[in-house]
Amino acid sequence: MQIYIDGSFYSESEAKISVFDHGLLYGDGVFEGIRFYNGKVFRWEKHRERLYKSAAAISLTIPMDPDSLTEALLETIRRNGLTDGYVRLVVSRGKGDLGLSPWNCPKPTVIIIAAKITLYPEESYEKGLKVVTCSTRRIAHGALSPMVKSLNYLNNIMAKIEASHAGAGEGLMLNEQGLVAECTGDNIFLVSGGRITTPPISSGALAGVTRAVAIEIANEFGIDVTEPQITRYDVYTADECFLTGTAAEIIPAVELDSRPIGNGKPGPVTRRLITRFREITRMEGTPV
Ligand code: PXG
Repeated sequence: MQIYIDGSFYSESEAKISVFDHGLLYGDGVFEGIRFYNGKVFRWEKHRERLYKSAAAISLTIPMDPDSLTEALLETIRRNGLTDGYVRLVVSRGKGDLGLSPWNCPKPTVIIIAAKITLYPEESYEKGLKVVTCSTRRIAHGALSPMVKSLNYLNNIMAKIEASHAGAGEGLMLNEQGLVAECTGDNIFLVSGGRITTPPISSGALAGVTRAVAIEIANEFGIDVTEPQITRYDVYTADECFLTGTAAEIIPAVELDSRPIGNGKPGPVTRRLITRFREITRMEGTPV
């Protein structure tokens, strides 16, 4: 494996960053998880745009222009000889001292790892995931914007631990008002009476790249997607539910808090969306 760090490539055992990097000391940095399929990077421009916005929001200047970053990303994939896989792109505040101040970190660290991805088993797509509501609430806008894809994932990790303890495949996260925001690493959608809804970004959801693709596909099918505030009641009583994320793609959720959603099986709308999503990922993207 060849890993990109600040303009050079290293083997996995040689790929090292400073223990004084504020990404490690404070979770001070941003990242993206990106997929490439069939030799093409899926929705790279959208991931790149979100990365630069996340960085801007935390006052972090990415030390590369967008074109150079694209070239670094593609070169990392090429060097690893992969046609299908996952990329983790991290920009941390960089090496500083033990103090909080980012001003003592002169240069952000850019890391790009391209790897094979361990997917959810196909069974999860055929049978659907069980989901439980986590007691850990989604981080509040007033603390740190949940739109920032930052290296501070403790909030989601706490929720993920709860979901795992409950034997669930994903955990549902509510915002401070108790409204549905998203899952620990996926956005959530409902299908009810032929209509599709998903919580608004303002509820505390990440503006997921896959979320946007799911909305596009639904529109292509002539199904309107609206973004009302969503409660757990809406999930319990929906006909279908599915989750979207770079790792999970589009995956059915068939149970919330031990209540079956719809008939407790992946529904027809979800299945159609999954099929179309798989077609699109094979076809489009930035060539490696
Ligand atoms: N919400 C959150 C909180 C996320 O972290 C999504 C939604 C989906 O966004 P995209 O753009 O990927 O459609 C994410 C995705 C994982 C994993 O292993 C997922 C994410 C980050 C790190 C790991 O499932 N983010």
